[in-house]
Amino acid sequence: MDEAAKIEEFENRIASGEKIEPKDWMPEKYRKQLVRMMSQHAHSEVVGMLPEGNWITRAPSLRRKMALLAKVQDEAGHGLYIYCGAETLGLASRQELVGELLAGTAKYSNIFNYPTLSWADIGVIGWLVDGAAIVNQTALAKCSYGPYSRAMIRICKEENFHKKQGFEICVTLSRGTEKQKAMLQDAVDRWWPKTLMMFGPHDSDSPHSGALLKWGVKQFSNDELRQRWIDMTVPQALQMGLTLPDPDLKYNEQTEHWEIGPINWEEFYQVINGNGPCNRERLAARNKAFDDGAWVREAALAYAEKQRSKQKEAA
Ligand code: BYC
Repeated sequence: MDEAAKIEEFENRIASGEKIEPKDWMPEKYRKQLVRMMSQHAHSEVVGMLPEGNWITRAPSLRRKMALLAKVQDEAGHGLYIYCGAETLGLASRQELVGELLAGTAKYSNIFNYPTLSWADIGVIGWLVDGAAIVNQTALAKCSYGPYSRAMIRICKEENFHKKQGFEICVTLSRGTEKQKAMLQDAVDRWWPKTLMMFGPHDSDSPHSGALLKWGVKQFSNDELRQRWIDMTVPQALQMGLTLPDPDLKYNEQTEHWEIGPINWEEFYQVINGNGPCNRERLAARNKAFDDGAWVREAALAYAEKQRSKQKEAA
């Protein structure tokens, strides 16, 4: 079959809802887009452990500490599933991808380049950031690449727990003292505008959306998912007695959607290109973890080698 016929067959499979599996033929552009997106996603999960990990030792009760610890551990697991998924796309090893993260040449979510200043940030990250992740990832669970879609199904189940732990913290603070309410409002004021950016640039400025939508990797555009999340989240904020930091926010009775004011895209591009408030700190932490873990990797390799020799001897 020539290339054009292969592409036609590939696109027909996607159109009929079939999953593309690692050994199936796929256009090189599809493979590259998936490696780009899945590696950025895996890096985001791993870097995403850092802002929350900052509060594990300062959680206000044992129950809160256990829930936060479990959430942060889940995120390490999500990173692993997605790196494994990316490895099915013909990479020599995930080390290729991790190397790019450590060198500072890979992207990861804008949202993790901001500091977590108070305990309320942990609640708000769970509610807003994990809430946004669920909207995005529920759509990705239906994506055309089998290993990515299957990883997303499991990840979404865990993300639901993450969102609930955050939402519960927010509800508790919203019913607390004046000081607790103010702490929650301050966290919402800081995280709301950054969470809006997580969905990526507007569709008109999104260079990858065309190919990703055509090939069923994305099921919905950046703006569609952002709107879905806004419509879901604004009523929750109002119910908690919070205000959202957007003077233009209003409900449009005709479209039945909440409308927002402009997003600060200049800040977004600064942050995703390495110049956010915590980018350097995050990369330094990942590099330190990688260096500190060298002995563990060496020990695991030595153990695996020993097991192999034993099995050979026994055979
Ligand atoms: N942050 O053409 P576009 C989580 C980049 S984990 C940074 O629209 P695309 C969680 C984009 O990469 C959250 N960069 O891209 C974890 C591209 O740059 P390059 C992570 C962004 O791929 C732990 C350029 O802008 N989730 O929630 O069509 C604890 C143009 O954009 C961002 C995922 O990764 C951003 N927000 O759409 C708690 C989900 N947005 O590559 C929570 C999987 C855009 O040309 N990824 N860029 O240099 C996706 O769904 C899509 O990749 C995106 C972007 C919607 C993010």
